[in-house]
Amino acid sequence: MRTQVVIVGSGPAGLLLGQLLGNAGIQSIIVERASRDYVLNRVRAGVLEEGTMALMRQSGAGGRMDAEGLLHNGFSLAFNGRSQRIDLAGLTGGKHVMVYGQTELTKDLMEKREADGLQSIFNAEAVELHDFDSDHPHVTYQKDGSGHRIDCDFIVGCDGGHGVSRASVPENAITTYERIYPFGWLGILADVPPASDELIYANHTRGFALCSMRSHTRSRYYVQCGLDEKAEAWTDDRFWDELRRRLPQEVADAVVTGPSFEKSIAPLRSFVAEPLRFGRLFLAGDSGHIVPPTGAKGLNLAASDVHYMFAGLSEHYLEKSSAGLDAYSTRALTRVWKAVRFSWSMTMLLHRFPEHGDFDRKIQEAELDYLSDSVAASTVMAENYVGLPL
Ligand code: RFL
Ligand code: PHB
Repeated sequence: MRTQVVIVGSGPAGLLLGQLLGNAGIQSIIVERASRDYVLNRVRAGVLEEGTMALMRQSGAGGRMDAEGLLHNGFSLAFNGRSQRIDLAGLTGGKHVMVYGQTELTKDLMEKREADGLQSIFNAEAVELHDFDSDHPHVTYQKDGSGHRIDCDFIVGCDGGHGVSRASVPENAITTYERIYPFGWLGILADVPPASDELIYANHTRGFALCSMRSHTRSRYYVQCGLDEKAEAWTDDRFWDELRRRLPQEVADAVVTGPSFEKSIAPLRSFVAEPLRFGRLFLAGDSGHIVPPTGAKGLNLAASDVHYMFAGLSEHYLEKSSAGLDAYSTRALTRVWKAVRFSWSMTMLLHRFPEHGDFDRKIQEAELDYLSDSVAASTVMAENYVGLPL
């Protein structure tokens, strides 16, 4: 087989890139290790920046997002029993974010891809990337007991934090930067109305908690937990009790409980690989960088990489210029590092660290107080949360 661009991975980065390319008449094949159902059922992020919404619309798959997504003009930080609202719209000249689950976004992109007759290969085993340092890269994989090969012009690795693309790059060609946080987030989904119209991020002496949602009838809640904990050890009752203990009284009273239908633990990590280009192989999304979910940036960074990657590939094919591809790694990483910084600072501000003493707690309180008192400080937070310009 031959195509112009092989995209490894059918997560949001791969699907969005494939759709933009398809709309521009550039051929691509997505090679995905997991099954279609597995990809469709993964529960992850929930907050879209304006740039991500714009890319969804540009892809032609934004219709349901615009109809069903919830626009949010603010969120709250809760600490010491009180809440401080961050007025996103007021502080950023009218910008907002949208609550729309990654699961829904993936479904919309997958259905659009199928409707447009664009090719995806699911259940591809032993995916390998070859000769991307030459002019003739190709990708091989096994499926249904036989070997397959796709020749292409470029490979874009959209295969997440544990994919094959970054792992195929020789170690001496890549520099990595990492911070592992000594805790995780235990998250649940339940078909109960959210405790509040907006998201609430809570700093509590027992640990962080987050009240989020997917719709007016579906809530997403998280509590900070130890890395050695098991989701199965958390009954629903234990989860609801712990969540309510970490929230201001009036919010705790507004939490509607019910049976959860998803419960999982995600470890928190910051990670960046540099550069994001190796000859004819490019990395986009989680394959190149991971952020802790505290800033709601992971999915949005995948989308901003795709924006730069699509610009580079369309310039290459439609304008015969390599400028955009040459600039890709630097353009993407410049934005990535700012989101890495923001996600790290939100994580430091809101969590309990095992090594923290009274001094560190006082510093967190002082920063949260400063955010309440200072328009300048809350503007910095709002500007980062809604997403820095592309
Ligand atoms: P994805 O979504 O991980 O998709 C990668 C795809 O590549 C496939 N793959 C392979 N395919 C072929 N060959 C291989 N060898 C392959 N190895 C892997 C995978 O099956 C998958 O389909 O990456 P992408 O597209 O870059 O999108 C990034 C976002 O998914 C990610 O940044 C966010 O979901 C991060 N994230 C969260 N972000 C938030 O903003 N808020 C959250 O609440 C939030 N929760 C999460 C998360 C990420 C998690 N991970 C990575 C485990 C919770 C979890 C559990
Ligand atoms: C979510 O709804 O899953 C969510 C929202 C905001 C975050 C992280 C996760 O910062």
